[in-house]
Amino acid sequence: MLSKKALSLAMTATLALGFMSGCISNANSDEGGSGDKKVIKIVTQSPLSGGSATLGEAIKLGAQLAIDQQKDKFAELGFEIKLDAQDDQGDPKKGVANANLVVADQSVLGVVGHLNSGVSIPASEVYEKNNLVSVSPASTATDYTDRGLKTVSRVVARDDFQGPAGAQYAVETLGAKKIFVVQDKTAYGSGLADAFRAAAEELGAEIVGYEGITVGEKDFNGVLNQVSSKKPDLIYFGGLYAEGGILVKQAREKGLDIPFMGGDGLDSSTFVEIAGDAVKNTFLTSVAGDTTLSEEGTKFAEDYKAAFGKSIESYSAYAYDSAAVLLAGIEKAIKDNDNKLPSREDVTKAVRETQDYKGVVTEVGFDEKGDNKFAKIFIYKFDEAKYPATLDGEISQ
Ligand code: ABU
Repeated sequence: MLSKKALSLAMTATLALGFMSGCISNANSDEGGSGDKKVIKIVTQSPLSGGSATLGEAIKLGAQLAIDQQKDKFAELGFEIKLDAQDDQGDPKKGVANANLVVADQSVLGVVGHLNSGVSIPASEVYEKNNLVSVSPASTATDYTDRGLKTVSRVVARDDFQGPAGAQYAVETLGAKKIFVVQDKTAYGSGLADAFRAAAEELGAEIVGYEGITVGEKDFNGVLNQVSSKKPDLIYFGGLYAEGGILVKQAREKGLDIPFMGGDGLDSSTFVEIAGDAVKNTFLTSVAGDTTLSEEGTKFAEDYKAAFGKSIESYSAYAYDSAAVLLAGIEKAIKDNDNKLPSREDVTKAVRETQDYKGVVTEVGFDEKGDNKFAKIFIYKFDEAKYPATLDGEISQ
């Protein structure tokens, strides 16, 4: 027979165990009071602060719209889908620190992100170790998928497609013969600039200068003096809109009225805001299509405006499609698991098996590396200080 003291200890232990098991079984149940639905979180990782925040916020909002539109369907299956929007600040260290917190939350079954290839690449190592699938709506560096990670995919084109497409347009359409290349020394900026340079040389252009700048820099007079001295007929920039907008503005102030060209990192309304009239005679390749050209794209832009009071940016619809691909994978994994919560491994497998998903701006079908077989490159030109620019061509793989 138990003594009074032993009985009281046993009861305390039983209560504690009961409380703990309650905590464990509730760790993935709804905190919002909508019954006993299991919570599934989709994380967005993108810069919500700093120089790339316009595009980072577009990634968050695009994913949010997809989740909001599909939450009722998941509720019927017994799950509450939630968005967990993380700010990676466009910084690899912050992105990896966030990734470590994200993987520890077992209710997270997918990540939309990141924006910057220099953040996507190290953060995806963390996701891979924890079987957490991620789909990027923006990262274009070749290394992102070339490492062959099973959890890594993207819906947009690669820079070894984008760079040569830009070179072909610069040399064959704009007639550039002497090109000065500037790049921001990031995984994206330098990779794109290198791919552009190699293809432009192959097409017969001379690269008269190749210089690096630093992200966050605001005075480009030094590099622009070098550009002036080489008398190029085109400036190519590998980098993002924050630096690109200032660079083209300061180039025009120096009398460099030659064509200025860059990649999808310039495809933002903030590029135009920063550059103002200097944006005229600017060209860019982008991984993002023109949403106004299809009914689905037009409706998406209207829904986005109605939901958030903002116009879309280049990656908004690609984040929407990335989230939708993740949600389709999660739905399939739930159904294949007798309508029970699937494992991250099951979701990873279902997402990578995506072959013909019809999104609002792109079809999605992943190859063995996680690249999208349907990704395209679009050429835009700015004739006036207005965003978006005018579509001037589209290239398929
Ligand atoms: N693709 C342009 C911006 C994001 C990145 O790849 O770094």
